[in-house]
Amino acid sequence: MATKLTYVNGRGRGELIRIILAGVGLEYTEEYLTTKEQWEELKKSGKLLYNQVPLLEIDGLELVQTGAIARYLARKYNMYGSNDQEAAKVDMYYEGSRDFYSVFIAMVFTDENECLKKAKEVMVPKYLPVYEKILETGNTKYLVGDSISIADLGLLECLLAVEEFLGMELMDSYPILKEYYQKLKALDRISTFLKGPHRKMRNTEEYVATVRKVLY
Ligand SMILES: N[C@@H](CCC(=O)N[C@@H](CS)C(=O)NCC(=O)O)C(=O)O
Repeated sequence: MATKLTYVNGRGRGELIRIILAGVGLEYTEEYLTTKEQWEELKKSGKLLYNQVPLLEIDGLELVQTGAIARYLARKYNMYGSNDQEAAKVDMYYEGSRDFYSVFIAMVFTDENECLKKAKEVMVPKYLPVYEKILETGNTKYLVGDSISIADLGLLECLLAVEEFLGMELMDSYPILKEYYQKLKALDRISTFLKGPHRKMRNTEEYVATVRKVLY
């Protein structure tokens, strides 16, 4: 059965799912919500447990909640560590990345400059040293062991935003993290994704207007 992601045509909460789908190498189609009528129809279909997107239709399931979707893919495609202890670490590092990324998610609905200020002055100094230390003390290829996990992909989303919105030089004080980031971006599946149609552009006024018109 074909895998399908339903979300708006922008990053938001859908982008991490796209990054993970790229990381596991799964082909999928996307349906973009563009009209209020389409959104109302989707809600009526009963596919959305909480009347929220992203929705991932996969293996006969209608999955919502980004964390649930990420973990389903992680379990199925071996991106969740190799035992319970490693899975717990994956969870901690993954959840940390979600807290870190929350400032970039907020940029759609709040003042972009305020968010970028907070990202630079509060979030970067809070999170980058933590991930630098994990990589340094673990001395592993990825955050948890030598296999990529959803923790790496969650962090990748944050680092892509740091580079794009704040500049690579913010990573200069974290050399291990910076090298790890370059390696992640250079992975075949990731570099193909970053150049391809599933990777969404930064928010435009049109995107923000669509989100407001369709979802709210
Ligand atoms: N915790 C949920 C939040 C999902 C969410 O808030 N989605 C927004 C779009 S980004 C939505 O569907 N909003 C419509 C609504 O809540 O009525 C997740 O992570 O998937």
